[in-house]
Amino acid sequence: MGALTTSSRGPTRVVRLTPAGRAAVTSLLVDGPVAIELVDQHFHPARPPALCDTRPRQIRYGRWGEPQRGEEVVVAALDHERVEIHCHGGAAAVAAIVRELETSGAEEVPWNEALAPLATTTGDPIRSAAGEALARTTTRRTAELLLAQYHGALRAELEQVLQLMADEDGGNDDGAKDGSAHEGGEAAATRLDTLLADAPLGLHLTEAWRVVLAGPPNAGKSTLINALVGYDRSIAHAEPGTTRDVVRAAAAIDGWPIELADTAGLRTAGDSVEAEGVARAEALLREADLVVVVFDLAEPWGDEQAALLRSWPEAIVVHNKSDLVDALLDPRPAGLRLSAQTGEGLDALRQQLVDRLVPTTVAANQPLLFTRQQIRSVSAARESLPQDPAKATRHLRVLMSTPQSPDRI
Ligand SMILES: Nc1nc2c(ncn2[C@@H]2O[C@H](COP(=O)(O)OP(=O)(O)OP(=O)(O)O)[C@@H](O)[C@H]2O)c(=O)[nH]1
Ligand SMILES: [Mg+2]
Repeated sequence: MGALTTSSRGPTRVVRLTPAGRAAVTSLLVDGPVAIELVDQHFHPARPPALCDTRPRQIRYGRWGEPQRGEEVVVAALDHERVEIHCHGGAAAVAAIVRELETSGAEEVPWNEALAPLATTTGDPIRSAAGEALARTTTRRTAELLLAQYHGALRAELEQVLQLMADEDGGNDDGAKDGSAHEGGEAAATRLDTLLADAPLGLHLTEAWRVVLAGPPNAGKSTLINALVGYDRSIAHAEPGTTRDVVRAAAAIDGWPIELADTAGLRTAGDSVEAEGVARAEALLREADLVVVVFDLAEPWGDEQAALLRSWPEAIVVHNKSDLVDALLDPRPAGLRLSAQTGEGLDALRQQLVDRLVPTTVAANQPLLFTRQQIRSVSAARESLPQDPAKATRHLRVLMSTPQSPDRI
């Protein structure tokens, strides 16, 4: 993460690189003219030599503050002006280290502010946006894909598209559009189309897919969500109408970040609290990336169930409580038979979720657009491409060289 530093040579700054309360380990960066001296004042390596006499990038273990009883930390000096400190992720430990660095003269700077000048200093806004996105991503798989963009996958792809468009433009200048130049334009268009088609996936590298579980009361929605996340997030109970508001739980399925939302059972009868829960459930369902409708195999199929299914024709249909019935007793629509209680059929549901949310195969170093601003620029380039390759080129060059402010991405 050394490249996330800025080269501004003002006061020495301390930046929290990991989001507060999100990680077991927190990484801090001390950046500035006296970075190594500042850290040296507080860091006691377990063995000599002192940090100042350590080779760059060598990882040192030791204690912060007091040689015997201080907080355990791992420190690596990237060079004399940039030192990384990795410590326990608890808020108190981090706050104490930052406070002591401030007492010694460092200035704490929020990470997004620290990263903002990067685009202008490195001239690579895609890299800086990837660094910013990496701080917000939640699974290893999405982090790997963002890291690929950080190391230039998207940039290299856009450079190839620019090259193809330059070939096309050259054909125009000559007055005679030869075949190969024309092919260049078509190939550029195809590559931009592919980037745009994969863009929803790119956005989900930092925003979990939203999957909502809906269905009649008592069908087993809360039990199912708990089974999917692996712990009791939502209260499951034999009484219908147990869940009265939306309960959300974060899960990683096949490495993809998915926010599961449990909703109040959908039915017309019920008290006013339940009615409010149902209204919220319906609002949530409209915004979901995917709906899973859960039915109870032990309950006969009736008009209410059929009506529910008609409301969500795109939904994954689950028939729960397969442990209670040996065969489908009544005619009902096709769906996944499973038991949230025994776990039978859960893997098949996980697979269906992934197949629906990420229908394409994704290579580890695949170029991906991952901000809305990038998508807007590439869409604009694509629209201009057939008539005006020069304009399309400008759109892509802006994307590749203009800093993006974090609130606009
Ligand atoms: N045998 C069996 N019982 C289940 C299964 N899934 C859920 N149950 C039971 O069914 C009852 C209702 O489960 P919940 O998960 O609370 O159902 P819900 O759909 O969330 O219900 P509401 O919140 O009231 O809408 C509980 O007693 C669960 O233990 C299953 O797969 N098999
Ligand atoms: Mg429930």
